[in-house]
Amino acid sequence: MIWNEEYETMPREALEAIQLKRLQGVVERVYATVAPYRKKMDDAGVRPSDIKKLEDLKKLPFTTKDDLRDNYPFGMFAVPLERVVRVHASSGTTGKPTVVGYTKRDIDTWAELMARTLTCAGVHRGDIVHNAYGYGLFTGGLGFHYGAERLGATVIPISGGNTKRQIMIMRDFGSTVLTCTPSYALNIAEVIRESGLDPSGLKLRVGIFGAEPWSEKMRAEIERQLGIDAIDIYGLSEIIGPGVSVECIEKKEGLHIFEDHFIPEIIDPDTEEVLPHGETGELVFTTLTKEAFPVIRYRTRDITRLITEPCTCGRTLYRMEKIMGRTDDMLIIRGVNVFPSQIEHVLMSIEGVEPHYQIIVDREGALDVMEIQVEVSEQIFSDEIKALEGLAKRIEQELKESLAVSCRVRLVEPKTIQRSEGKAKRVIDKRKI
Ligand code: DLL
Repeated sequence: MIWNEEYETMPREALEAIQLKRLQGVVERVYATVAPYRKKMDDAGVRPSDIKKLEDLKKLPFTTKDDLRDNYPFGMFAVPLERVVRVHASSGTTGKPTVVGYTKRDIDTWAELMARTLTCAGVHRGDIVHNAYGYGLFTGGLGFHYGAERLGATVIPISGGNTKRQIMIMRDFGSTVLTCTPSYALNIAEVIRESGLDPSGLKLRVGIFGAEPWSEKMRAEIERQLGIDAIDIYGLSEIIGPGVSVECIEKKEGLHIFEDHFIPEIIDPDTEEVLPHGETGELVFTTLTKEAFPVIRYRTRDITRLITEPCTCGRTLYRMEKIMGRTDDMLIIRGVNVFPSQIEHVLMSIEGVEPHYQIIVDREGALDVMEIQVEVSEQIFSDEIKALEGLAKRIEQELKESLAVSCRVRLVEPKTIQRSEGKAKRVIDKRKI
């Protein structure tokens, strides 16, 4: 099923014509109404009238998180505050949050995009959507909420936390769709198992998981433990929240980007050159329809590539590959670049290793040291010390082969790594403290 046939299956030529018209409109608007955009464009010597074709997008300066921080809280809004009916914010790792705003029409656009997203993931009227994304300043909860209502499904606005109660409600209300972060889905699955419940006693059919990186192995694990289809959804507050891109249930291979609202580009994060389709680099987005908080060439820091081949689901929208990681997540260990996703990939391919881990980086003298704490199953944990040591050595070996840098592996007792109710914290980098 497709929510908006017209836009989601539009021939590329027609789509690009719409994109150009909308791009010209948004560039004119930000130039006229948002001082920081006007200044950047003036400094770069670009005028709104220079945007004559889609490729001219690359003449425009990038926008970064620093720009938003410098204009905290409302300095990048393109409409007077009287027209802003909602704000959200994402908690930065340091200091002030990033604040974003929505007009009435923006909320309407977002609901439409989330209705498309849910439909793309196989959700329909009659479904009971158990929405365990956090409600509040985070965009996950309310984003899904409005989309599910627009679709005509039944929403349970449960938010995150109190997992036992979540499971009771899921069972009693007959929830068919679970929406939360992938790490919270695993946490829920674990609590179901512990309470002796058979997941087949639940009516869950599909889960829509995002807001943090997760590997294919983690998908397989969630699907197996909950007996559902697990779909990846991507988005970020600065662009709109969830509703930027999503996998289709038909293929589960790459996330369709709603390109009539957002133009994606992939750049080399160091040279800032735009890369040809298919190459891996940093994802950059320009919003085409947002009123309160339009963004031009926003550097997401997320790493992926674009897939332009047509999809069997019938959508003509380009896809982006599952996010590999973030440029600022990348750890540099003794000069070697390491992504947490590579570590997860190795860990999850080893039997007896649970999908709960944490990466601790520290400095001993002048040397970076990385320790991976990973839970093992009850059964393995009760083995002899020697067997445990052997397993730890094996994981260290496999990690070394894959990462090209050595690390220490510490096997920990089941349940010692903190469980997540939202975005999981995988890395503790003590070097920065
Ligand atoms: O996480 C919006 C969202 C809510 C997306 C619910 C999906 C579901 P922020 O809090 O601003 O917004 O965080 C955005 O999270 O730049 C990525 O680094 C990461 N992220 C989001 N979705 C995915 C995903 C929401 N599917 C930041 N895979 C983004 C990997 C993701 N990383």
